[in-house]
Amino acid sequence: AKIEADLRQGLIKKQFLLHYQPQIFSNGRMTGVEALVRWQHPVRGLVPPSDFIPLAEETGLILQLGNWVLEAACKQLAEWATRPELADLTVAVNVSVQQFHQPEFVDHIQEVIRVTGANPERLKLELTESMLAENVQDIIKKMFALKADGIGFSLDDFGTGYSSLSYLKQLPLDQLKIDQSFVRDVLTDPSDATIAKTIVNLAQSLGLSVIAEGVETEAQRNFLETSGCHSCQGYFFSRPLPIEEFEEYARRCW
Ligand code: G
Ligand code: G
Ligand code: MN
Ligand code: NA
Repeated sequence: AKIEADLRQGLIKKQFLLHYQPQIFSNGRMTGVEALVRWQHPVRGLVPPSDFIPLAEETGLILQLGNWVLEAACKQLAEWATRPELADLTVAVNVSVQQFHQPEFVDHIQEVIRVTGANPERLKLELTESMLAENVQDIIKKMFALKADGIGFSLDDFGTGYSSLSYLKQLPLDQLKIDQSFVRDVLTDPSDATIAKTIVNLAQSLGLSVIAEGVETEAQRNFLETSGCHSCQGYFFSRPLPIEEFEEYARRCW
């Protein structure tokens, strides 16, 4: 199809870029960002990931795209390391299950870290629960290898998948990410409030940190804070920003 050919061209012509969404601690400090890919298409303009990630997954192009994203994020980490207002930030990168199951996945990340000079302690990989549907042993093995280098792991969209809770004690995770579907109505839907609180308690019990995504209002932030979730990401703080705007945001935070 046309769009598949376009996607291939886009990779060759380097039409992808990263936006950065701040992650804010309850003391108001920015502690990290999530890197979110966009496609600067010559005709269609700026294309959101929902319009091309599924196709990239179907066609296997996600492997090339994922490599580009990792490399771009690590270059950015290395560049920020010399700038006081940016040096302490972690960068969270979304990885797809296909990337993870590549035999050379661990070697590749280690190579990217080495070549870019990024501090692996500042890199966080976001996994989704749906990744845990098959061949979990392969994922666990690779996570331990990367963990040994200092790389962190966050479980994205937590609570929306079907994974067994028993994985939580097998995976070397650092963080659970409360899915935005639970945050949206957390003030009005008692079930969502209970689920959010339960995820916070689960994270605490397992010695993991927790972050809420999709936080759009101060009232949501306050509820989450009172519930023990001290890290938040969402439009209340900032939408995902292009690099120049993000760096300006960081200067203002500093
Ligand atoms: O940026 P936005 O909020 O539109 O992201 C929509 C979805 O696209 C999110 O679920 C996110 O996980 C996914 N996504 C964004 N960037 C990447 C990426 O670099 N790799 C993968 N695999 N998914 C991404
Ligand atoms: O990786 P993941 O699929 O969870 O990506 C997060 C998605 O949520 C991105 O598409 C991002 O643009 C979006 N997002 C980030 N903050 C908010 C928010 O406050 N509200 C809503 N509705 N979406 C958000
Ligand atoms: Mn994510
Ligand atoms: Na998510």
